[in-house]
Amino acid sequence: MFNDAIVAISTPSGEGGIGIVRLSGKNVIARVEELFQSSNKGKTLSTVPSHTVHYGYIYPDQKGKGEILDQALVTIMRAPHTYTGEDIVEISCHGGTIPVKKILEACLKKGLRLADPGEFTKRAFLNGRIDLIQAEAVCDIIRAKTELSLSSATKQLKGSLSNKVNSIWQKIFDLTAHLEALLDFAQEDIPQLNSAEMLKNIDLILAQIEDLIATTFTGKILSNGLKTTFIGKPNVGKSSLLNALLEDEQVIVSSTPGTTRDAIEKEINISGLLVKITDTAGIKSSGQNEIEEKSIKQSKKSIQSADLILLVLDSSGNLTKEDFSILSELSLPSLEKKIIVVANKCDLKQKFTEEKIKSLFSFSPPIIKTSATRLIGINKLKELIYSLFINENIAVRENTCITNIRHKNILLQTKKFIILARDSIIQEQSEEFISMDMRNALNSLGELTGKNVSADLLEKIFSTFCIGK
Ligand SMILES: Nc1nc2c(ncn2[C@@H]2O[C@H](COP(=O)(O)OP(=O)(O)OP(=O)(O)O)[C@@H](O)[C@H]2O)c(=O)[nH]1
Ligand SMILES: [Mg+2]
Repeated sequence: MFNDAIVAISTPSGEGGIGIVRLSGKNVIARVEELFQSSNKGKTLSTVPSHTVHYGYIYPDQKGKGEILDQALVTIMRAPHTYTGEDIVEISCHGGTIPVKKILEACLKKGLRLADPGEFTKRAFLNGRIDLIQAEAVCDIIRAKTELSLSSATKQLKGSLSNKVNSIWQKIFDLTAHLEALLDFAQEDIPQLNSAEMLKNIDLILAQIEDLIATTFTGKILSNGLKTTFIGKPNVGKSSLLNALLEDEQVIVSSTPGTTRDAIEKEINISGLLVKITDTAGIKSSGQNEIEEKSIKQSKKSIQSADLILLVLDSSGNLTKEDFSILSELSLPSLEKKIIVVANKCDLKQKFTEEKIKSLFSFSPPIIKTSATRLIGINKLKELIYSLFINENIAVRENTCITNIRHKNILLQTKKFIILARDSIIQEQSEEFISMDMRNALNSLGELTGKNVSADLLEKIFSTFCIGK
């Protein structure tokens, strides 16, 4: 049922330069032919070469009859070298709500069905034009918020992640096939697999799966942005630093401690990396009233959900018990966070040195001197954030980050089966057991690229797409 003719408006609603109505499936060229009058009267769409564009008029029901709906450029693309792998026609008309709507209606009257969300891409997948990872990348491209998330998604569309996954799949497949051949053709002369050799192969597969899983954190940052929070005692200049990063006075700053009450989230873009920064209320040992208590609680909570903590110290004042209490909050072993220490107010006379700060930590977080008011060290801070998360990251360079929770879960499931197979080998279980675990791993991984995938799952994945894609 998946090559019936479908149609949808592929451009966003509202006014624009052009609007596109897209058709795919059986007989779409003939259907449009009925509505389209070429400016070159002798021309018929059914005979024009593939991947050509034609100028003319669209009629509501039959070409030449009634009032013209709009002028249009009609692009003809014949199967199989098209986005969906089927015949595609794209009608580019004037971009307004009414022309595209009227043309859509005319197509529907010709018996076409309104496409489901993501149905064009789903067909591309079902017709083998792209795999499931690539189909999902199409959605990520449309939703990309920064250059980095776009770059990651386009690389995935080109197949960077698919290639990695396919190579792991192939290794599991080869091993499974060998094991099953040993079982099925026990009489024949198939070379035995010794345990050491099998373990070596399994460990290699496991390492590759774990490498991919390890990129999930970076992947999350690429697609959702880096969650960053300013933490510090009152009046150290957290809000001023946020304004300096934003290059705008967006947050209230004052010399009265306790200015910021509610946590405020703002976004900045550092060379394509989306950084979501929360400015919090200054933390002190205890609040004077209920509101202060609540603000302090909120600030402490934001430590838990942040990927990066910017700990702000006022280097023009002495370190106080409030600083130390925040430091103890941050040195919890459960807090595997990245921390940057920002020694602010470097324009004033300094009360402590970098060495002093270093001595406060059991690890060595990067330390940066800034002046939020004189804009000193602000670009350095940006560069540091970028380099901590992006520059030193091989996964970003290779563009094979796991950005999708579905992918991560499948990899975790596959890993489980591989570990079971590994245990079976170590316990010298029969090949039957090992092969069963390997086959499960193979099926699980197959869901990633869509080698084996249920209709329900496809429905779920593509329903998150927009109509017309
Ligand atoms: N000289 C100097 N003053 C600064 C600097 N950064 C901030 N200040 C001043 O310090 C005061 C407090 O700044 P805020 O940005 O409101 O401090 P905060 O940490 O957000 O304070 P709370 O919201 O109360 O926790 C203001 O008077 C700022 O102008 C700096 O780098 N140098
Ligand atoms: Mg503040």
